Amino acid sequence: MRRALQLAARGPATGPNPRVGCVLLTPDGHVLAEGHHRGAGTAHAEAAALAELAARGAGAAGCTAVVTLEPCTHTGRTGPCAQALLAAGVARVVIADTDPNPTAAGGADLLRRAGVDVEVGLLAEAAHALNERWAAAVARGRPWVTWKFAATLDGRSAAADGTSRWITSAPARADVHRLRAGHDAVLVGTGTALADDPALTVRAADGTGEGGGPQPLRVVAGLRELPAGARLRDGRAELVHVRTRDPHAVLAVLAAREVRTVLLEGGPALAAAFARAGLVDEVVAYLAPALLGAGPAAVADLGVGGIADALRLDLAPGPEAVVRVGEDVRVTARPRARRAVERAPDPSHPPVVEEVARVHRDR
Ligand code: AOF
Ligand code: ZN
Repeated sequence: MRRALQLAARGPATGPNPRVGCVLLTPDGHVLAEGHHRGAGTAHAEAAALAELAARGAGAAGCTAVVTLEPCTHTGRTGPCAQALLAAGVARVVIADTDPNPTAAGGADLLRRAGVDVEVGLLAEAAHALNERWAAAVARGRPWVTWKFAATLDGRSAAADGTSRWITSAPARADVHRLRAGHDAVLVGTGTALADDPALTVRAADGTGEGGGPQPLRVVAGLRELPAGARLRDGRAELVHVRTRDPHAVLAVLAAREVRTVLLEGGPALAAAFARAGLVDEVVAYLAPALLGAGPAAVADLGVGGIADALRLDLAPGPEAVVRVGEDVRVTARPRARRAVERAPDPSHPPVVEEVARVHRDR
């Protein structure tokens, strides 16, 4: 299973599908074949391992399959893996984590009922950690939301005159590009889009040129129109304008597009709306050692009347929680408890979606 986890980690960390690895073994434990999933539309890990074996003219009859995620039972972009393992005559299947995707789950039971020796839970925690954001998104039917902001030590994201370029130093801004590259979509409100004219693309570390990898989907939420010359309309990455400020409705649009992870980049009003709705899963704050004393805060009114109602966060486990980035400090934390009950979007008010500057996404 450790080997299968290593293989799984080679898969892409973004995109609609999880990272999955598979090792096929002889009954006495010799490796016959390996496989991992390379992204939506390509072979699942089990199918990749079976194909590797078949390419050598060998079969899997009587062998053991070690898989990091429960084999799927559905025909999605590719065929069902549980059935493929059965058809190949696999005698034993060892699974780390169960599949939270209701359409695909049930593989362990299906295999057991067909007489296969099935074991679930080996290194389950490590397997789950590999796809934590994906699993949360699939189980809840809405993307994982990371809220990123940059502020001074006194929590201000702009000066009194509205100027906000640049609060943090170049290394922190380069770090944000790495953060963007780790998400399927980047989201801002129309207020930020109009005030800052951001590109929201992933660019090279020096701030010039494109990063080379797939660009996250650019998403703007809100009612106001984007000017024709907005950098968001430059065609470097796909742009979706969701004409609502309801965070649930925004996430419903993105979920329908199989977006699993969203980086919310502001502004204060949109961030507050997400936080109040209990729709922030992780906070990444870049804090510059500077003071402004006046000017808008990183987040607008959260409806907190007294200190007892503060939205408390827990620092991320491990040394990644607080990191020096250039002259700034990056803090990563997660809300301690949900403040609002999640609800489904109101179907009587479907958000209007405008898609502009569609470019091919190599994902
Ligand atoms: C993967 N790779 O190795 C395994 C997956 O619709 P599809 O064909 O893209 O299938 C995606 C679902 O299949 C996914 O949500 C998960 O539940 C299941 N297992 N998926 O992409 C794999 N084993
Ligand atoms: Zn599968």
